[in-house]
Amino acid sequence: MSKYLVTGGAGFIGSNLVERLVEDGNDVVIVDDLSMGKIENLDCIPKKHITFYKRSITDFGFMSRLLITEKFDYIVLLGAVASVADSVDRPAETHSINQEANINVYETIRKHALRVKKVLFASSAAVYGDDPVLPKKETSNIVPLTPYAIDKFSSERYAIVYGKLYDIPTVCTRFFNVYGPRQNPESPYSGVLSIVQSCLKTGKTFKLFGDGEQTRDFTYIDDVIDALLLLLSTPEAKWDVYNVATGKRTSLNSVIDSFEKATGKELDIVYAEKRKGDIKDSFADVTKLKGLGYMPKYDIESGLKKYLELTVRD
Ligand code: UD2
Repeated sequence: MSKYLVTGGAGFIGSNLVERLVEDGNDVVIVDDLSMGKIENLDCIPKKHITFYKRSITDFGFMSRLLITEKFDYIVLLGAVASVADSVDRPAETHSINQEANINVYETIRKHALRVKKVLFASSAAVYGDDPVLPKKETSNIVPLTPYAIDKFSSERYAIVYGKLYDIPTVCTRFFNVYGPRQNPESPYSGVLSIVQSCLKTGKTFKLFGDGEQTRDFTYIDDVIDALLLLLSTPEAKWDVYNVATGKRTSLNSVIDSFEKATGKELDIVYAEKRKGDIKDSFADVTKLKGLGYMPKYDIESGLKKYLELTVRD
């Protein structure tokens, strides 16, 4: 049994991770301000094994005290404003959440010489920007187009540099477009597939930014959780960054098509201007993670099928 801290643990990826960690017999402390996360996401998890703090990770004093007193074995930094578009609208606010709050964690570990088995920082494919070379390898050019991408890249580099300078076992993931149950569709900044799913269900109109020919490497949540557990439990995976994706490229139009076929409903679409800072094409080379034993189990059809099965009751 190990003790974990998961920031953003009531969110989409966070709550799915916490569920698996608790199933595996661990204790988990969650810090989440519920800005996008939901306390209901934790309903199915036995309370005995989780401690929940409704706090912002930008509450630096609180975070430092928590780290010092709890002495975590593993720290997973998922707390963030996950929306690229939101960072374009609120660059200064998102900077403190997406960058400064993470550095506060690394700095507390350094200053107090805390012994941790692994610190995992969740970075993003957004760091690759619009560089035309595809698929994206971890060594591909970094072309951040938004405050979100800059903050993710910066937090990632700080994780690796703090790790090497002060001997902290850090590792970073670059998530591509993750989807699945518990992704909150309620904000215009939500992940696109959660919005499509919700519009199909309620009959609301879906606003499509651009022509729908933008491509993404849509990755089902269970594959992401497998990747996280693998990186946390592999000591050699440190001071390094790994793409986490399916390794397949799908256009937004074609994923909408698959959704319509699977549900037998037609999505009502209104077209709008491409979003500022939006990336045209993104998909991953996952060879590096596969080298550690990762094997994605879902393609877009099987992932959508499971997503729809699990959300039909909501
Ligand atoms: C997603 C993640 C981001 C990052 C990145 C890595 C979310 C919210 N964002 O950014 O955290 O890890 O992937 O690859 O999960 N769109 C519409 N209509 C809508 C919403 C979106 O057309 O109502 C478009 C949007 O303009 C974009 C595409 O769908 O072209 C995907 O948008 P997104 O916000 O789901 O994801 P992305 O790729 O910006």
